[in-house]
Amino acid sequence: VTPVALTIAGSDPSGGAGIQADLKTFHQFGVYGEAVITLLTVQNTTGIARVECVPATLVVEQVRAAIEDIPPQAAKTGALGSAEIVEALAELAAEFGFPLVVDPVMIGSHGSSLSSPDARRLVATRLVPRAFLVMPNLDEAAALTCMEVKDVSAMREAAARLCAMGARAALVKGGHLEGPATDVLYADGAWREFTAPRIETRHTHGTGCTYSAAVTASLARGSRLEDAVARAKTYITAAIRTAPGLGRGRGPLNHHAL
Ligand code: PXL
Repeated sequence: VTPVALTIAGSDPSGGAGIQADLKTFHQFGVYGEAVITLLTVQNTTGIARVECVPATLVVEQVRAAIEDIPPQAAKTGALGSAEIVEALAELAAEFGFPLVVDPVMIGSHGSSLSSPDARRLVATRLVPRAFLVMPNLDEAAALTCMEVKDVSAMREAAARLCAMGARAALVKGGHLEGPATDVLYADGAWREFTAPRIETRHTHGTGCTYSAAVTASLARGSRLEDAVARAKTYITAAIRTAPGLGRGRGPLNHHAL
């Protein structure tokens, strides 16, 4: 049977991040993609000019329509925008019979806000407890756990805290560390690290979206969590290394990698 994955995220019309990156990644992993849009951005590789959220009821109706007809084997959330959307999705996720990967997007790669302060609080209190896997970067891990996260030992602590907050597993991503890009996974009471050499490039737009979509796609195909993360890490590293160099700003990755 064809594996199916669902993304619930924002739109990036320039195609490098958000729902567009998720669908390309699902496709590259041989997974049929469903996509529910939570917000529209006006952006290209040079920056975000505007963000408009979809009403929460419309987000919920889209998810229901998609999953009642074509049930996914895994889903992910990306940028959610408003507190109302986070709350509504947290409620809906209680009924999900498939794993939910939460990419707790707060700030886009150009520093523009993709979620309100209220929405961020609700991600921590309402959505993290519904997550099969939550995968924050250093700043998002710090915001969610209210601790400083600047090195691998703090990443280990933050990942364990996220599980204490109710997530089944947490992957704290070290793409913004100095030196190698080491990500820390905490699951079932144990830590595991995934490391890749740092690649010097400005073309990293959509890295978080693409990474979480790759994990979700592998879970939809039936991979175990650790295998899904390992495969996604290999993919994201290759995608950054072979970025096509599009756009005048921070360009997209190579979603055709591997
Ligand atoms: O990478 C975070 C992100 C998520 N979703 C949308 C985005 C971005 C970054 O720019 O535009 C829609």
